[in-house]
Amino acid sequence: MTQTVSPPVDSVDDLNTDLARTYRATHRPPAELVEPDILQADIAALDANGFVVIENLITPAEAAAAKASLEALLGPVGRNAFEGFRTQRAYALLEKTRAADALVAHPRVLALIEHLVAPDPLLSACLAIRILPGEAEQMAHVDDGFYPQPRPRRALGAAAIWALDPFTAENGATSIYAGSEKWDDARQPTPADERCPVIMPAGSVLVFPGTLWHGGGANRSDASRLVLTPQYCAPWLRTQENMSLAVSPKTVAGLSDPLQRLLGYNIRPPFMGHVNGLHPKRLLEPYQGSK
Ligand SMILES: O=C(O)CCC(=O)C(=O)O
Repeated sequence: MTQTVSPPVDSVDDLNTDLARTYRATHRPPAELVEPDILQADIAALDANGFVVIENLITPAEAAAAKASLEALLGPVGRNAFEGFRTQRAYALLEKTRAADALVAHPRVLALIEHLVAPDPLLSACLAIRILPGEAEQMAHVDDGFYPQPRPRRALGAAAIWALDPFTAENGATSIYAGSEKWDDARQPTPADERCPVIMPAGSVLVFPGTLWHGGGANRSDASRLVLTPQYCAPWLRTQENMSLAVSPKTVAGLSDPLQRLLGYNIRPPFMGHVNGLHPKRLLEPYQGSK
């Protein structure tokens, strides 16, 4: 693990290399972990449609187990129309449960996030959302709109929405405006635009760029609808939830390497993300052995 000699820095080009001595870069592109035909088909669908649904990526039993764990963490209903007055949320999930880990770092999803955003993204948000019966349609929005950069443009973030209940047209399925990822700043959804619910079985995942207009659906059924939704951003942006404060170093020390990197325990060359001039993984050393 320990490299004692610093790489030379003779020009600014050398600043794009891994200068760490103790904790060398560990990024392994998640695309390498996905069967090439499957990856190609996912990317083709994403590029053609502006979003992709991967049905049954986890089993019904896995979805049910995640659902049981996440439901136990849900807070009260929302504080405003955006959060939803008949919608419950749970934030800071990686501090509270291990039930989200495998989904947040799922290689097939991360490969698409890297395709949409950038290699080695950060986890920007990670929450469970339960839409209760009687909830109204959420206002349409884009997830990376708080980065004040003109559109149309490449996405600065991207989201996965894991259905832990089946998504139907009645129960609050996330709905999207197909093609809206290409819209410019002047264009917002109007009643003339079609807002399409994404129908999918429990255990499926919807992946889309932060530029796509979407929102939670109205729940006209008599059952609630639960999702886990990790959102990711480019590694040089501020995250929505302050993950460095939301997830303690003690907890991070027990997480997998991909999750640690998603939480910022990683250096973007040459030294973005350092702590006191050193690799952030040094902060985990007191807890090593807790894995
Ligand atoms: O719950 C959903 O289906 C989507 C929610 C959403 O997009 C959000 O709150 O940002």
